[in-house]
Amino acid sequence: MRKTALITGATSGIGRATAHEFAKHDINLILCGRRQERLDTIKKALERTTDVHTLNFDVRDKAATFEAIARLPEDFKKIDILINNAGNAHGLDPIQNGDTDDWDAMMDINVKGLLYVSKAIIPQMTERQSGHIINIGSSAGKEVYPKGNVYCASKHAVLAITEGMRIDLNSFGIKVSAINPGLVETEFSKVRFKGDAVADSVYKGYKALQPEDVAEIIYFAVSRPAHVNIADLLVFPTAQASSTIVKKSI
Ligand code: NDP
Ligand code: 8X3
Repeated sequence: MRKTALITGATSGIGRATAHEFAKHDINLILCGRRQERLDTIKKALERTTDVHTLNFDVRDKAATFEAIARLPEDFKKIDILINNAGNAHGLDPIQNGDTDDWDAMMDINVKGLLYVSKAIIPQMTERQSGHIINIGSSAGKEVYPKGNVYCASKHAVLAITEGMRIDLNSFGIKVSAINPGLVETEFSKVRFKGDAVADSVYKGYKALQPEDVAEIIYFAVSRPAHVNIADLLVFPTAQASSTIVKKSI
């Protein structure tokens, strides 16, 4: 019997690549995001291979999040795999210049949104005593870099929540994993720099991770035997040694 995965942030980058990777492996998909046109396009491309349902909600909106998940059609109600991926950095400023709207966005989306989606799905997993939750953290959850302050805090929180989930859900046989990438070439920097041209330079002069690289790792994690849980995985592009050390050719 096919498994069903719910992926947040499936309209772009790592989430979209994970949807494609899972479809290749016969996993049914619930794809979430705010951009309906993109959800429709991805659904159209993948429904030749697997069953796809889309959900349009903002993870910051607690009521909309719970309602969307509660209203899933019968065939998609049983969720075996949750990929908590929706998130972004907003701004890159020293703390004294930080924009409080950016801080709200990062804490509300990356931390509270992840909690709301998890809260909407965990009860069915505890009831069935099975399931796998993968939280997309970041190398920024393991080290803090200059001007990264609140984004790094949000990703440190994702790691703490992941550990807390793993402890609390251990007795239910639920796997909980954190996958923590370094630099991945997605729309992440366009969002962080709000369309500023500086975003174009972030992935220049070296080969950054591609979203498909991370998607393959996520599939590796979900496809381990029942007794194996990838608890916490850090992946960098080869050119990257830490958040601040990247070997660039230009
Ligand atoms: P993208 O900007 O390409 O994708 C972000 C996704 O999150 C989009 O699908 C977007 O969908 C969704 N999203 C953003 N805000 C909301 C919201 N309020 N409600 C619902 N969905 C939302 O970035 P990435 O693929 O790079 O990012 C995915 C995850 O990976 C994030 O958690 C990020 O922190 C993490 N990460 C990224 C790295 C990188 O270098 N790129 C490295 C390490 C971790 P929509 O706009 O349609 O709602
Ligand atoms: C994304 C990677 O280094 O831009 O989490 O914070 S970084």
